[in-house]
Amino acid sequence: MTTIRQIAQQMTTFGKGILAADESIGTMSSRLKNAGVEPTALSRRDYRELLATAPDLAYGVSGIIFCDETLNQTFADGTPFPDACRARGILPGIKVDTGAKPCPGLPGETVTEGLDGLAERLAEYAKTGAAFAKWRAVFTITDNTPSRGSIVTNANALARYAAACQEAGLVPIVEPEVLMAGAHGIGRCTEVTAAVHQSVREQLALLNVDLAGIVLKPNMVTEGDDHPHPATPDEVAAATVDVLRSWPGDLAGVAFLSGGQPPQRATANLAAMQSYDTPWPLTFSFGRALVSPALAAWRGDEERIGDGQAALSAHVAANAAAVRMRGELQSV
Ligand code: 5MM
Repeated sequence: MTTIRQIAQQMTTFGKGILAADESIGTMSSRLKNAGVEPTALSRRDYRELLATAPDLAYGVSGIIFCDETLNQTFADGTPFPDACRARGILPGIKVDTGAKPCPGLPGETVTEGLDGLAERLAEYAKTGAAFAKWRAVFTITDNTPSRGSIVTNANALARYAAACQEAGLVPIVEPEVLMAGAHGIGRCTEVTAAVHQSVREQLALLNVDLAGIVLKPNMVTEGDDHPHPATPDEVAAATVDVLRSWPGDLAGVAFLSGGQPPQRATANLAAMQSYDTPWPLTFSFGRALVSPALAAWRGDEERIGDGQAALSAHVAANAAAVRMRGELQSV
């Protein structure tokens, strides 16, 4: 039997990353609308099928994260998404949180929900063919936030989710995202990301989560969107790896979110991290930095499916090349 540790290793295997295609129905629909595509269950299916069938996707992608709607859909030929992905050498995953909702007691802050009935849903997803799951906690930087209450509440929910996944035989992707919104400098992002990670580690330990059976999906440590001076890839890499050093060596791997960075910047930052000798692989689990160019190229036109797939493949190849630099940089 394949253990969760083995699955976690497959997910972070050398040279590959994870494709985040788990936009909820609302988010996906507005992105389709902006691209001139009528948002329907069918158009959302067609778009995800375009992504999953991009030629040679498995060269640079170990898994794809879907939302509930997609995991239960079939390709146009009737093959269920999980089966079609596995047949292509790609592990199917499922986003199981139900979104960041206003947190009672903490005005302006959110807590990610979805714990009610989670064990039953995980059992169903495992039967449907999912190999791993994902839960995203969101933290906003202002002068007063994130509060200690928001950090601990979200970290506890992440840990409860992670423990439930491991009991159900699914690898949890643990995603604490410190948003880029704001005018803060990279130093403030370092401080907040470190505090969030410390709390997540503490909560995971309290619930006996096996770190060798999780994939951490953090933000890269950067300046805020409205800060006047963008940090260089070397500065981002140094700050990010510095924060990550507090994670023990048995963590299966780290797969970054892109957080709204332009695709080329996310790739350059990922490449810069590869020169650091870390006990865990540093790879990608990008959403927008991989799929935005594909959606823009496709625009819902059957005749441009190839263009959409070529755009996805180009960005997957660039990020796979970035993480493959690790082998070269560290063998010198
Ligand atoms: C794909 O977007 C995911 C969430 O979508 P909803 O907000 O609609 O639920 C999101 O969790 C995503 O997987 C991660 O944030 C990574 O995406 P980016 O675009 O930041 O790499």
